[in-house]
Amino acid sequence: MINIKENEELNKLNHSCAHLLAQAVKHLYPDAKFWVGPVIEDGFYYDIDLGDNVIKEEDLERIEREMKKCSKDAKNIIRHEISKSDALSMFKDDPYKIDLISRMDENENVISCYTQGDFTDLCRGPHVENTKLLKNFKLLKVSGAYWKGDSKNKMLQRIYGVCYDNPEDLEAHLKEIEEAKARDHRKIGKDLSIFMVHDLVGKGMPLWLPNGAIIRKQLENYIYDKERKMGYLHVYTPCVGTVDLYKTSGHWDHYKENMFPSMKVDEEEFVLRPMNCPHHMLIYANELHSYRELPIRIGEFAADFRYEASGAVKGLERVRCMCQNDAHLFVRPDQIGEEFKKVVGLILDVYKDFGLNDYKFRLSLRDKNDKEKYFDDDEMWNTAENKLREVLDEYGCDYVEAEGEAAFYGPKLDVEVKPAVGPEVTLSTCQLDFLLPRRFDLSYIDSNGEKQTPVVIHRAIFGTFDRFTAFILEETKGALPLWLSPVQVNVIPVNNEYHMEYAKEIYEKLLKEDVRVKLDSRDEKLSYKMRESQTMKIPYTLILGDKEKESNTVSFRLFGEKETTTIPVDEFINRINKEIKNRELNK
Ligand code: TSB
Ligand code: ZN
Repeated sequence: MINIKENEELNKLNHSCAHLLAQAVKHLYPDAKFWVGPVIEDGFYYDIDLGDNVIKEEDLERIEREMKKCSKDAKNIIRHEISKSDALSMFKDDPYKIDLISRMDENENVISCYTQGDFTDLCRGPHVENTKLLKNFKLLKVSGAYWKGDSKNKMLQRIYGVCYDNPEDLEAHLKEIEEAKARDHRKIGKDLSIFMVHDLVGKGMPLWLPNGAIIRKQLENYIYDKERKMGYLHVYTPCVGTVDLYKTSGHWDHYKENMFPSMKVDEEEFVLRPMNCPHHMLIYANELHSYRELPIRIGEFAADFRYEASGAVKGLERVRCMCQNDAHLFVRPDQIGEEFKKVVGLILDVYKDFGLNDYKFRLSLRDKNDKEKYFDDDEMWNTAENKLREVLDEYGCDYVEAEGEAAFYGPKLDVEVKPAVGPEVTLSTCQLDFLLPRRFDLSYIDSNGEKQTPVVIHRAIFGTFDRFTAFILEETKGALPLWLSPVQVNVIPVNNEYHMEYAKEIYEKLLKEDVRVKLDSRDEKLSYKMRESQTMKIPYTLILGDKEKESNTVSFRLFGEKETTTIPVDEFINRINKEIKNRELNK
């Protein structure tokens, strides 16, 4: 999709269209007051205070009709410049404009306004010359938005739209939106019964349904095996810790706004943990370590709780209760490069296994001049940052460097992906940490018998199971590879009366093979059952009738395909067992 904000002409057009929207809203709701109406990557929006009126999706059509009328009026869009004091008196009844004008730069004494017919708005511009140029637009949605993004302020209504200079581009844009909506994991998650949310449990706290639980378990098994083979040791630790634990780690001072409030139990004050690092530091510190034992890799599939703004939570992608595929690697300084290389190798390996190609590496480095945020040890930072670069270059990975974006405790590498709807998110992360080991007074004994401090590498390959599942559902549009599919084989007798016995026999055989199989014994038409099998995106649908029964074969149809293949039962079992074992991707 073209970035409208960065395209000069489209930016101007969309900005003008935001004014057209405001003009139409003013006609229909004369008391409406306007906050800001910026251009964004995929169109524009306007934040509006409508008093007690609430605009719903179905009202957008009416507003669009009014916009068309204003457009047909073909009014010139005229710029005026006025003094700050004139502007203040002109908009004296509008607290939003007064707020904007008063916050304008001291030097900015001339303020520009744009007028089209009966409507004037405060604006820097530029705009198109005439409203008749605003023809190919569409209002897309309406949502609530706190004034200035602060939840303590009034909730305004935000109307989104988009405008092009020709109908074809608008059409293509709308089609892309439709496709993205169909790919949105929240829709797929609902259609395929993967997860649900409920107000009684709370925002950002999804419940994984049986189908989702199977996917998650498969992901756990997959990554657990990989990590075991790389020498990781897995642990279980509680999802709470005392406030003192998080004071020791520094989270209480630096991460508090992302944490749930604490709770008192007897004499102890607990907090739901936002991260697992402190628990793993204590596990490391539980024993003495020699330089020979390092690296020690402590892994956990660990539940964490974070306060995410209610407007930001999104399906499984951004939750308040998540499960990280976490590990903390305790390494000697001379092992940083080698260990980091293994983590990047694992990330590449996993993405290949899932057939993921569309992702970006982002290397976050310190801002060398910011001695306040970043602890002052240039040699340590330089060596670490260079090691990370070297590894990425060795693998031939493309990456962007983001100076000043490192955490205060060390540089990091993130993998970013673009969801169907909304801005980019981070999946995998790998972060070097020079500080936490010091805060927990961690040590190992070096070859001279002296105490040294290890370095910690925080890493999460999937990120969280939640976010990774969201992403995989969108990438595959819900048609998961066989090994991940909640139901792998759907057995349908052609006729319940004559073929149920054979269908049951096949079903039992597959069950014994540990295949996730379903027998559709409902009293429904064959065509209906087959259609549903497609809707549920089941990889293999078996259709069993006389021919199959007599020849001890099965006829199967692959998801998304029209033709049916008939093969002996044993051959079918071998085929799917191999496909599952090799975790084959869909062709
Ligand atoms: C890797 N302490 C480290 C850990 O050892 C840590 O917590 N890093 S993190 O803050 O970056 O989180 C790890 C991963 O969790 C992120 O890369 C991201 O993929 C995922 N994640 C973060 N916040 C959320 C959220 N609200 N919902 C779902 N997944 C999230
Ligand atoms: Zn960590």
